[in-house]
Amino acid sequence: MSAHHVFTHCLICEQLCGLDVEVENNRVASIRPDKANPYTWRDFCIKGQRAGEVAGSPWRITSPMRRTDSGFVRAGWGDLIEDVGGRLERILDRHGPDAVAGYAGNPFGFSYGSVVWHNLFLMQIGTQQIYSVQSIDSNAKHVATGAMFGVEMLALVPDLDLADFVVLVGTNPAVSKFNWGGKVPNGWRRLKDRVRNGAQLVVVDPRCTETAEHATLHVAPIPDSHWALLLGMVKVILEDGLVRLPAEAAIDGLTELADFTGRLELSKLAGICGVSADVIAEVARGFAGSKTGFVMAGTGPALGTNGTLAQWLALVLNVITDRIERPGGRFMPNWPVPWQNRLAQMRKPPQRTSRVRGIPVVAGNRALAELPDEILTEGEGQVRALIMGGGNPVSTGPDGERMDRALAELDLFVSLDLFQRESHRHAHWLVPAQHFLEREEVHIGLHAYNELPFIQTTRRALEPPPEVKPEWMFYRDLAVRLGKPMFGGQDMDPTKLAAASLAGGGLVTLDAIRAEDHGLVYGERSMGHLWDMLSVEERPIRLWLDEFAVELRRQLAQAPSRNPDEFRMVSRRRNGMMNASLTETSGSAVPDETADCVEVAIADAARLGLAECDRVVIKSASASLEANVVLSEHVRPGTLVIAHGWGSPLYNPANGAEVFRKGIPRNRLVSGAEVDALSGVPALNGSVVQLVRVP
Ligand SMILES: Nc1nc2c(c(=O)[nH]1)N[C@H]1C(S)=C(S)[C@@H](COP(=O)(O)OP(=O)(O)OC[C@H]3O[C@@H](n4cnc5c(=O)[nH]c(N)nc54)[C@H](O)[C@@H]3O)O[C@H]1N2
Ligand SMILES: Nc1nc2c(c(=O)[nH]1)N[C@H]1C(S)=C(S)[C@@H](COP(=O)(O)OP(=O)(O)OC[C@H]3O[C@@H](n4cnc5c(=O)[nH]c(N)nc54)[C@H](O)[C@@H]3O)O[C@H]1N2
Ligand code: SF4
Ligand SMILES: [Mo]
Repeated sequence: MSAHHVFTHCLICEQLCGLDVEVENNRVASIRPDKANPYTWRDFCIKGQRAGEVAGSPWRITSPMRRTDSGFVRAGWGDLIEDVGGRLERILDRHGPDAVAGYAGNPFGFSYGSVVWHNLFLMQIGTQQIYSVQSIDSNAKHVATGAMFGVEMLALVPDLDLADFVVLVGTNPAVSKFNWGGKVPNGWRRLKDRVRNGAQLVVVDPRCTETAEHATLHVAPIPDSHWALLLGMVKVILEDGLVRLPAEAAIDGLTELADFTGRLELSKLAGICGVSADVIAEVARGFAGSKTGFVMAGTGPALGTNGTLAQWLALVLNVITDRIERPGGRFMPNWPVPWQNRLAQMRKPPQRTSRVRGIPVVAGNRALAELPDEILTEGEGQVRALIMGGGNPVSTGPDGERMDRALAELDLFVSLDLFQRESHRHAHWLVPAQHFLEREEVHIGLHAYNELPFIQTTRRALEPPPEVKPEWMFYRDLAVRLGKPMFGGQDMDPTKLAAASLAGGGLVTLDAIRAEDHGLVYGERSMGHLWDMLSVEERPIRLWLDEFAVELRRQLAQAPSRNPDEFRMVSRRRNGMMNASLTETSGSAVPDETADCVEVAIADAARLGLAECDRVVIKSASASLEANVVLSEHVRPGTLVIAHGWGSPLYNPANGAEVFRKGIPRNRLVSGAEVDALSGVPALNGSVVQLVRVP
């Protein structure tokens, strides 16, 4: 068969780059950026380029696999549904719906059918035990926007091309792109262009990142103390009379905020974050005094225990300088489906605190940090069954060893994934996933956060292996087996559901989207949608929240730790990897300084007598790991940088052999017990560790 080309888009990260996939004999011959895509090909990277290696990987799970005493064995779809359905039925009968939990990892969210059917299935059986990766990467943002604007899932996309003064706090778009729940295609290059044309770019990051190298000012705070810097900026802006409020919305809480900051010394805040009062004031005045601009905080803060404070204060800075829904500021993109419907869905239960630790539910999800407790703690509502879709929490969440022990205790554990990773060692069933190159669907959820009304259909470039079905069918069939068919027994599939949702929005139809191979721009970019939403809801923007103030006071009361033997550990991402996955492709084999290494500031190394390549032990309260030292002039003293993601081994499900183990499972050093009180997020960034040289 001769080669043919399929135009689709990548579904590895939210940039959703347009792809030109050359296919020969149902194998990928090449993947290139689809330059006929009007919008989203320019971020194209090695992850998308190597996607064919993942789809064609010899270690892929290509049929349902059942665990037996002698390892995993292939099984049929019918056996899968019968066995899982039977076990679930017994657990539900005996222990009730909360004994069954679901966990959705990041890649699961990139399959519309998978994530929608997973969540609807869990709602259908009535469990409150719904967990997702959001609770380690974006809860801080959801809590802040929920409290301030009444919408947990709000994305405020930056308008890069018109921004004069940009403050990026703990985000590294030069590697990660602008795509954390709100996407700006080609954003990093657009921002660099803007800086070349005179815009100011302030990067607040304990490491001098690839992004910071292009900044007009790099500010390196102590990890997890960014909130003090942002609070200092708020104080300066309020006291210097630089406040400009938006006219379109009522604003609550400015007086309380001014009272609170008025009683604080800037020097105290400077001491907490390790950035001088002069620099804080300079950035605040520059930002407030510029014509346009925005502050944006990323996962640097959001993956730490003060992430909600950072998100809140960053948003406050945008509101009090009138940068929301303004050119050069941040705005809510128009959604292809009516936002009223989406919001109603998002507000559905469960809306209570958790059973064991009393952590609040955020955006409908419980905190991953407490899943082991919910499995291991006996009593009513104890989790006994888990359905995990595209997740690897043993590696990507806190305290993986404890998570692993908890997963081993489950009466039923099903993993839907392309591979068997360490998180799936105790699974009773491995359910094969369809790779995105094998899917045919329109992901209306991911396209809701585009900076421009743009949407594209995912096209099937490869035929999936014969026994691999779309994951949504697993949930559909399981619900039928349990006598609880979804959608009231109607014949429904992701395509029909997407068509119905789009019809409700009236902006674009499914047929129009599918008629366009390279993606469809279906309207002009527009601003002001947030004002519409707030006015319909008759809601002010709340700048001051009592629960946030409690947390702020608690932080202020804690003396900053200055023990020279203590370090704070932060992460970095790799170009060829997506979180803990893609080690299986040659893209991850690109040599770089991050593999097996810990980056140590030169001053710290000198103090401790460490040299390049020395072997060290990194110790936390929960674990210890070994790494090689890389001396770095880019790291703030007192900070250790370890790449996230390397340390997850991959197994060959056919014989149980480990096929890869690279890098450091650094998240084992992170405790699941200590979380952001507001959001339930553990200290994946900012956790305290010690460094000891291996003699
Ligand atoms: N190549 C690649 N791209 C990706 C991903 C990937 O794994 N690989 N992952 C994708 C995903 S899931 C997400 S959510 C996005 C995330 O996108 P970003 O939020 O941009 O994430 P990072 O690139 O990790 O940048 C976080 C930065 O925060 C800094 N930091 C750490 N701790 C602190 C702190 O306490 N204070 C401050 N001020 N800064 C801190 C780190 O040094 C780092 O430079 O990226 C996406 N893009
Ligand atoms: N220290 C530290 N920890 C972090 C981070 C950090 O920067 N530093 N980043 C955090 C962030 S931002 C995130 S989003 C999380 C991510 O955490 P996870 O979602 O757990 O991690 P991933 O490695 O992205 O992928 C999880 C699984 O999805 C599978 N998968 C890939 N594609 C598909 C598919 O199409 N279908 C199915 N069913 N499965 C698929 C992969 O094989 C893998 O086993 O990690 C978080 N953890
Ligand atoms: S992984 Fe790379 S190619 Fe794929 S969407 Fe993200 S930036 Fe684009
Ligand atoms: Mo993420």
